[in-house]
Amino acid sequence: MSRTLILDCNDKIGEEVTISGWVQVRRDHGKIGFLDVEDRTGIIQVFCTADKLGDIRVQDVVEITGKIAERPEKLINPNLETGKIELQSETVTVLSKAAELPFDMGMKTLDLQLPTLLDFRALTLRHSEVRNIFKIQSAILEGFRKVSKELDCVEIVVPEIAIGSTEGGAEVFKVDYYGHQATMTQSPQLYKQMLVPVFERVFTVAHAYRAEPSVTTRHLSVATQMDCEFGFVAFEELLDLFEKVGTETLKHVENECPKELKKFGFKPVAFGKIPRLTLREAQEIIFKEFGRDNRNEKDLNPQDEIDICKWALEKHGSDLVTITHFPTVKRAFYTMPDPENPEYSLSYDLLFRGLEILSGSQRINDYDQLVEAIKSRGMKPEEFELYLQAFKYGMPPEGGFSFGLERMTMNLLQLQNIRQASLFPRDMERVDIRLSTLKK
Ligand code: AMO
Repeated sequence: MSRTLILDCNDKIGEEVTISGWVQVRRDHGKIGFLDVEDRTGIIQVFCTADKLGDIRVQDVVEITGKIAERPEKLINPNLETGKIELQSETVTVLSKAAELPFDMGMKTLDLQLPTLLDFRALTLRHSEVRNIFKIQSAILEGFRKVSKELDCVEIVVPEIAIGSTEGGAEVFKVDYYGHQATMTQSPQLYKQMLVPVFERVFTVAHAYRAEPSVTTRHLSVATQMDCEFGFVAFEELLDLFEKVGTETLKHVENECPKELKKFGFKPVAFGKIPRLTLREAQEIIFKEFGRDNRNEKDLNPQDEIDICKWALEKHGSDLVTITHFPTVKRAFYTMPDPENPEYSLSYDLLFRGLEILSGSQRINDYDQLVEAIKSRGMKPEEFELYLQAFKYGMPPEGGFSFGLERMTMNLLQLQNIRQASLFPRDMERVDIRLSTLKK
């Protein structure tokens, strides 16, 4: 008999069906018992006699044939999509036996410490509470791709091994490339820029490899970036563009995942008009409203980000706030200094619910100015030969931005740690397994 998906059983009352999936819960009541079985569409309660239950345990993969029956009124479960029915089992076949579990997977909330959650990642990802994070993340990706395509961007796939560093700084992973030293790309930056004279507008989803020297709740050693790059744009237009992409992406998730979001006690995103502040204006507000004087700092610190978002929500009804004009020395070499005051740059960050989720800038598009900028940072133009070709042979005014996928997921769901928003997080201490357990 062919497989019926669990959610479709709602339309099969009185009919015989075969379902397959994973046992989530087993409840024994003497001579009878129940299994909750889950597939990709939902969960169903299965009634079994004790002989059919045998030694079935949670996470066993089963195939069950039986009749779909309506539940008596008082046994209806309004919290379950199949709560009005149950499957009365006739045959139960175990397709794959699960080993004894290291912890209880049958609870609604998986109450585990982060290290355990990650040590058993292949297992914990199966729990609906964890899985939902990544269903929502998938909707973020879908929303980003949708709005980027609507903006006429072409999707590109870029290399992840390069010769120099793409963002500057020492946070690069080095790789031995046929006896030569190469690096893992810190971002898709240089490639997306090179493709502006090819397509004018591009977008990509790419890994950013960052040899982060510390362990924080908001940094990964491999992050996922959702990037756009546009030719023939000016600064103000870029602000409109990333605010649009961010807003539309978040709205897409709210439309696509109401069920999953509800399980996180999700508060709808406040989409008031996004305030735009220069870094110095933001620091002035933090000084006046929160009493912390960081007016000479070159960037916002984590508490500043939290405070300025609080302010934006209170005064503008917006969970998003745009910060512009960071000091030129603080930004990557390709960032355009503000022609009116080159100490500051035509750069921006987007903050969401207390955390930077995006950064970007208008770029230097003049070849000579770019070569100078590379040299002024102590880097060698020879290492950027291919990149520089794109500028040597005609580059329009251009700019772009990059959203951090895991950060967006983390703050949308108010997760405590960015590792919860990465399927297989990498950090100083872990590459799938704890590095401390490896022999040197
Ligand atoms: P930046 O380095 O600011 O800019 O990165 C852009 C966005 O990516 C996310 N992000 C990270 N998330 C988790 N862990 C990390 N270690 C990490 N590093 C970055 C953040 C950040 O806002 N090429 C430029 C972007 C551009 O100018 O277009 C860049 O990489 O959400």
